[in-house]
Amino acid sequence: MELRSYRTKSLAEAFKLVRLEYCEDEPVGTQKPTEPPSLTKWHRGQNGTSNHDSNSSGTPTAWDGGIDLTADGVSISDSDLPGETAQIRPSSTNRPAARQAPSPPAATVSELDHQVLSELRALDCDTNTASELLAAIKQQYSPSEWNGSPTWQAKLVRIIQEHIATTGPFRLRPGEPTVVAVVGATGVGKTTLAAKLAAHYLLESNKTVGLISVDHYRLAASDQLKAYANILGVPMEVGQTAHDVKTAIHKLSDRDLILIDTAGRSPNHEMHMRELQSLVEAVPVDHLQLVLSVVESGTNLARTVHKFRHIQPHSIAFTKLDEAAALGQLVPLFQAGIPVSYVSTGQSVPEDIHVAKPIDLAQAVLGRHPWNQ
Ligand SMILES: Nc1nc2c(ncn2[C@@H]2O[C@H](COP(=O)(O)OP(=O)(O)O)[C@@H](O)[C@H]2O)c(=O)[nH]1
Ligand SMILES: [Mg+2]
Repeated sequence: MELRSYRTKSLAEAFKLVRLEYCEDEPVGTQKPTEPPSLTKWHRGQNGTSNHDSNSSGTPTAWDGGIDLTADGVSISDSDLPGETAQIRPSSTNRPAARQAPSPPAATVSELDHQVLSELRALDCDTNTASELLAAIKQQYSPSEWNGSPTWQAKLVRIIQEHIATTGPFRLRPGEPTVVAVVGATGVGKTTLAAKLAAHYLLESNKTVGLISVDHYRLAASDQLKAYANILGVPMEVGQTAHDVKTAIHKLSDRDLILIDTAGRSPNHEMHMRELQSLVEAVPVDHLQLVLSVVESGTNLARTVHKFRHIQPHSIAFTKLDEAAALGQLVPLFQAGIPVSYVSTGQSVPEDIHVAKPIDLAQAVLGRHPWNQ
């Protein structure tokens, strides 16, 4: 492996050089459509309770105060999967403009229905989801209530928020390493996320971190993580087999956090998925972090979740929120039974990562990106 040194005035500049050198030409994962899964309902109380925030603190901000990895992880439900979304969205490099409906005091309810549905469709909610959200709002508010102040968008943020489960940040096990494996399709941002997490736990939480790369299928894939490891001054091991990875974990057993950056796996490639399944079954992983890029269409995202659910990811990290033109396609995913851990809002390491909060995600769906501020 070729080692490089970077002479810069700051860590941020060094991270930027790594990104420019290793990332700019990388492919973005694409998934071939298969059969779409079915959609669940949005009505409050349908299952007796809302699945709001699996982290009892509700809105975590600290990097070491969230999901308890010492306990058994959250498992995903085999029942309903994210819904069908018909449209394919082009990727955009522009931040989406917030689409706010004018205040509708004079509108009749049916006009408002129409307005809500068309605005939700413009936000990339599929037809079924848009109808279900409209039904949910109408179920919770009488016509006079929901046609008034606060706006229907604000009401909808509240409804969507109640259906988003989050984990909070990884809470590390004291006295022994906590092992997190980052999985997902090629190009979704796994290595970048691993580097951001490593930097945050090291620099903000004063934890010791070790990195393991098993991304040996692509040329220079390990070099990219190695460059981040060198800048951060954290040890990194490279492995190809489950045995290698177990040996690497053993070598890094003095670390608080071990992040395993896995090879990008096509969810449509049976052998890739079997290889990944064998790896995560053989290696003692505390937390399986599925990474999804939100520039994918809702249909592709749903199918990816469907394929990856066999390895039972504990949480989803959404990446490339800065590139998505709209985020309505995420709404059915919130019902997939996998809580959200982090969101990635840009290429910059380490700053463009945030602990996922239901309110932020719900607002982002409605076109208001809280991470801009
Ligand atoms: N715009 C944007 N780009 C990102 C984000 N996360 C990662 N990337 C870029 O996506 C490309 C692929 O990232 P990488 O971490 O190598 O993906 P991997 O193949 O899944 O490991 C790189 O150019 C990254 O800089 C993000 O949140 N926003
Ligand atoms: Mg990678």
